[in-house]
Amino acid sequence: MSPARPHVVITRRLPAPVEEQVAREFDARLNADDHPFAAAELQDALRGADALLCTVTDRLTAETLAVEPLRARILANFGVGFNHIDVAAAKTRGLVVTNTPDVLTDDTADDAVMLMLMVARRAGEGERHVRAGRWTGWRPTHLLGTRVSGKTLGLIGFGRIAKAVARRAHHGFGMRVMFHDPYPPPAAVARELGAEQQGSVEEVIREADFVSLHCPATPETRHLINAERLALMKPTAFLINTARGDVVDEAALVAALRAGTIAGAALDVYEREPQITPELLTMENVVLLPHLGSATRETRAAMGFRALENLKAFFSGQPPRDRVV
Ligand code: 8YV
Repeated sequence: MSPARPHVVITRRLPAPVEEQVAREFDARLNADDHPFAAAELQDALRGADALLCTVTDRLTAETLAVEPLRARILANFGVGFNHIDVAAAKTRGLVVTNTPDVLTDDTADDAVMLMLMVARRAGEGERHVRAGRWTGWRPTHLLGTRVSGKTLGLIGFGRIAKAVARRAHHGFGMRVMFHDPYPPPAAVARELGAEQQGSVEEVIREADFVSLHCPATPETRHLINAERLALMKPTAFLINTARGDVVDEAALVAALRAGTIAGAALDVYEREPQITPELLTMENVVLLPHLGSATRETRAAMGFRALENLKAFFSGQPPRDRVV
């Protein structure tokens, strides 16, 4: 008799080929109506399943993970960022945690570049203008934006996604690229990407025409971009966030935008997703996207298959490729 297949709860709808594979290989419980799980439903899953295939909308706090009896042994996160999981609590409970790096790097870098172009060239504003029927015709002074090519891009964090942004910006747009990362890469890696290492976040922020955030959300990076650092930015500079909302003090950002301390912001992520600080919704110099960094058919499927690869390795007694805890 073959051993029982591990019971896996998949917390959100996933691309069809991924759901088909997970149903073939595991005793899978899918989320047919795609509702976000509340704490009680997460706890039911932790009590009843061997594994959770979870996402950024699942708040796996220490309190939630304190559930008894705990049956789950692994949290296979669909996504590279895992700040929604209390990893210290997971470790204490003996839970393995995996993520899905690499497969979303290029699409997320594209998203950051798209946001940079949108906010600089006033694309959102232009779209709203046309759709509202307000466009009266071309004129030399209409909706003038800021040139991107040749400007200075400052990257906060220099991991996989930041490097992919640097490559696009330097080799594609001829930008000067600088970065700060507490764990910088070998000099040759930065050189190949045309990126200059700076000794502090402040040095990057002072010089950059575009500041793009690429650090993980940790207790150390919470509100890294606060009122003081926003005040160091050039009044002509733009802030781009495709990392995590927690890295920016959203109230301080609103104040800086209102005061003209910076020229604009382009955001894919927010402090209290899916809530947006209402004032941001009224600002024309702000681009707001609904956490779309990895949102292509290709990447979302690849993320799902990568999470399955981690689950399969774990349940066959191999070390999962993307273990973070
Ligand atoms: C995902 C992301 O859409 O991977 C990440 O960290 O932010 C996005 O790619 C999200 O996390 C899905 O769980």
